[in-house]
Amino acid sequence: MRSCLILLMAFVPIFTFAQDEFLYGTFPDGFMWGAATAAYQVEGGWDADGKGESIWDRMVHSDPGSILNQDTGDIAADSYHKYAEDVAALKETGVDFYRFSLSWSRLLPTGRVDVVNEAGVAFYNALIDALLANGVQPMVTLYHWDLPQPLEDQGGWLNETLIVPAFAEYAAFAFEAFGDRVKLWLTLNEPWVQAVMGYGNGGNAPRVVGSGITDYLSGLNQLKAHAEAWHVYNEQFRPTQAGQCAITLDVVWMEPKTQLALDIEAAERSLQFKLGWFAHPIFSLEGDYPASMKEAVARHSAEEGYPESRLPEMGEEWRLRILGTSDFFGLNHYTTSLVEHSVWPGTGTSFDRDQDTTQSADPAWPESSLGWLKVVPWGFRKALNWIKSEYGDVPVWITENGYADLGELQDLDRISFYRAYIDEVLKAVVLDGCNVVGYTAWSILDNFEWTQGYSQKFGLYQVDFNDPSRPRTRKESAIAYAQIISDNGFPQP
Ligand code: GBH
Repeated sequence: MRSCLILLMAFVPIFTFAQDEFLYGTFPDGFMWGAATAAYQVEGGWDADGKGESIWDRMVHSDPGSILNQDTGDIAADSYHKYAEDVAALKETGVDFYRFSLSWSRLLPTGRVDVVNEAGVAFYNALIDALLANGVQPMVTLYHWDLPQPLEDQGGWLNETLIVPAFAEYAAFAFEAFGDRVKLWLTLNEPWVQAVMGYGNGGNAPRVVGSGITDYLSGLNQLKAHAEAWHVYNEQFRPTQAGQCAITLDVVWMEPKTQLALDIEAAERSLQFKLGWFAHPIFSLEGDYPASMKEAVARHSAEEGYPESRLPEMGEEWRLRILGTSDFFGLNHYTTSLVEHSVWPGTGTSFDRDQDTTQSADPAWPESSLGWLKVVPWGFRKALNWIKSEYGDVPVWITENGYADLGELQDLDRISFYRAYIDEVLKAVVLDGCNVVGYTAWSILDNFEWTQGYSQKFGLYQVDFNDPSRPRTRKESAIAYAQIISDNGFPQP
């Protein structure tokens, strides 16, 4: 009886622990704790000291109505001038590392390496040196959605012959300038969002609309650019710098709405369209897009009268060139959706129609201040298990996870969110054997939440955006997160 139970636990670990039961325990020694930001969301100094214009600068200035309250990132949290206070907050929280991104146009105003803005180089040198002096390791994202506008003027992520070499050169420039001290590199943040919102539905900069066509094209160019940057690191910098280079992908856990086979299949297909689109080419054994995604887009394309699939073929050379180009799996995770099979009515080409699914939320799930961000901690554990079953034991760094509210200092809901979500990571590690090696809170401080402007707050530290000096104030959640870090989890009380 007893050995049967143990056997059962080995095979179906996910069921051995009640879904909402709290697991006490600590993470393995050496587990890495961090907090994150992105350049456009915190830096400000949008045209300071020779910085060039990015696609977000262009969008907020040319179409102010596209951002809630006509907010802009012109000043943001003013981290360009106040980075030392950010470092102090990180140190106070006790993080092992800080994930931030480089503003490509602050370093290279035209996007190309022939014009270097030395003030930009000096800024990141100062930030990196301050972090290291305070015992915080830098984890640097090369690209968090802020393309230099001059590159967009030439087609941006839709222009393969421009963007692939331009990104690889920029990556080489950054590795050369900072790689003596930066050992953790991320190429792209969430290529799915950039593809679907930047070059598909027009929600984000550069607001290209072409759902079902340009999203897929920009996606392939992002995969190629990422792969080239990784090869540059692998061949030219790894031998002397000995760091790691990876990509960061976002996953919404897709839970079947019913146990009908069609809905289970639909949820699986949604995961492939969400995560597999970018993960399968890099992390699977054979590479290329997921089979179910290729099949679905090809079928819809044919039905719509296209001569070939709108999902551009990778080709044999690129399949091999992209395969295996990530030293770890960077994962951003916030929420879960319920998925059911559904054939969309009407006609027309779109990324959503290609999937034959409808997504919804369980009304019982607690909400945040952002409509899309429902609090569903158990989805995190399922997502980590899915990654393990799809891609094996690649080390996973959670590079973002966090909760939105309206900014109060007594942010008890944020504390509950972090405890519950981090506990699901603990279950994935301790009970399921998932190879998660690090966790990153989004965000160390309140910042510019893209088209939601400053209305939505994700910070562990509050920033007063009405005060020109942008003072930072520690929230309750920062104290709670510091405790989790110093305990390395949740030891038995
Ligand atoms: C992350 O994306 C980003 O990397 C980070 O910069 C951002 O601040 C953080 O999330 C919090 O939002 O408005 O209904 O169309 C997370 C993935 C993709 C989630 C876009 C929200 C928009 C939903 N995000 N999605 S909607």
